[in-house]
Amino acid sequence: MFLLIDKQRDNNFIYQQIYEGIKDNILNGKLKAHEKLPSKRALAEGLDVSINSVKIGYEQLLAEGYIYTQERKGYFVENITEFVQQYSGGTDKLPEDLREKPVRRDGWLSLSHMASDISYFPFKEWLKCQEKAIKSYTRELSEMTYSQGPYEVRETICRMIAISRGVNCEPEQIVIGAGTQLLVDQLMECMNHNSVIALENPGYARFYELLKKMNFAVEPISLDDQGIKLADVEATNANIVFVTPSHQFPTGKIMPISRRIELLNWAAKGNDRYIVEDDYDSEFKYETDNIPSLQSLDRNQRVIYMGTFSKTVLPGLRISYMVLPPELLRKYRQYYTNFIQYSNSLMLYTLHYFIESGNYAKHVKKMNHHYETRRKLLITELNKRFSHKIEVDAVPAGLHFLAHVHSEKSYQDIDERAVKEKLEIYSMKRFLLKDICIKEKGIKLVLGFANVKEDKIVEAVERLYRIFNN
Ligand code: 76U
Repeated sequence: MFLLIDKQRDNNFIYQQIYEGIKDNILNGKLKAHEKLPSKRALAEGLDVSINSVKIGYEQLLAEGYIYTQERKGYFVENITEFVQQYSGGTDKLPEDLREKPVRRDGWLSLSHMASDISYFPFKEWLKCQEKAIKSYTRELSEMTYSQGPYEVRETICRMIAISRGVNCEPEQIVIGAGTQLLVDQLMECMNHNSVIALENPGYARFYELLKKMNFAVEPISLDDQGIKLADVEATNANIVFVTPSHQFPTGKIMPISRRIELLNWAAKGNDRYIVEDDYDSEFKYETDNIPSLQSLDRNQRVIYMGTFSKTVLPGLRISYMVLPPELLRKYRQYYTNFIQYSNSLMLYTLHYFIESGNYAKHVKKMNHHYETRRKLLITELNKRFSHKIEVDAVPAGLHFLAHVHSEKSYQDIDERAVKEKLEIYSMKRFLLKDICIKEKGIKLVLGFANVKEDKIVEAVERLYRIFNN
């Protein structure tokens, strides 16, 4: 008998042992192609098991193509193609360089611009909204949603950005997506692939990488104190410009109205010209009211507005959106007819109720207050500790600011020392789109204050001071 059955083995059913045993024998060549297998009854008697166990085992082998039947003749071994084995590394070993090492950040403090504080997030209210979403949208949750995201959710976002950002649009124009990068990817697929794209430099490196990978001609454009330099944009022949007018990323500058109008006028001069307004953190504005979006000033349907819930709700939520001018919307619909929305519709309906119930506005208001306190405290402490050796660009907006530290140390030096001091910080290096060396003396840091608790600010500044002075 070519099979051994262990009836005491309780983690494997008898039929599984029969299936595994025969399969192994076929694969290692002990059972040859077209060899006849014992009848179900004969095998059951030989192994002293039930005919049913053999039957189920044979059926599984049959379903997977290891054996075949011939009417009234019985079961035979299939002629199976041999495996080719070229890779010598084995099948279960992941090469060491691909292994992920858990990042341990015990005892670290963070002045990262990417962090946000979720300790004040009203999870209870969020869960209530989720429950309501499950009850009210049961049918919708069991179906595929519209490719642009559920209509009701887009209506809610539409109403919200009309009030808070002055955005002019209809729910039809909104495309929801699981992250801004994904939306940029979709948007750019709809654009002419010969487009030349101008990006703010310093700016958002992830967009730069993405657009280059999509094979677009990308031109990093330097900034003056009003924002992106229009003369330089003209000189590159760019037809699409990405900007962060509410709070330049990462320098923090707010684009004044004159530059906004110049930019819009530039776009109005060509049918293929567009401005992508990345409005990533405009919900946080201190001392004065929010600044209306660039899109709200556009009279020629040239602006694509992009917003995100990463900073205001939860970074891990992955809900962002863009507002397309009608002409681009038409292209989007043609291009993405068969597209299935990536975002989790339960989270989208939950967000819908979270906004509608007023919880969203309440949370943003509360966080504005907390972040403003932290921002002020961090600036005060930096000036106190570094004295004349630091200049802070104290723009009262967003979740980070720029600081210029007078120092002879190199950027690499600062990065290494930051690890030793257990302080998460990012320097200007991260945001320079071209490998241009920084000519100015000193170190520019982009300091975030969203995820450092008030009582830790003095300690964080002390660590920063040690990075520069030890
Ligand atoms: C987002 C800019 C400039 C958009 C941002 C962010 O996908 O909606 C920053 C870094 O969460 P999403 O992206 C929003 N535009 O800075 C938010 N920050 C980035 C994502 F965390 C990271 O890599 O320096």
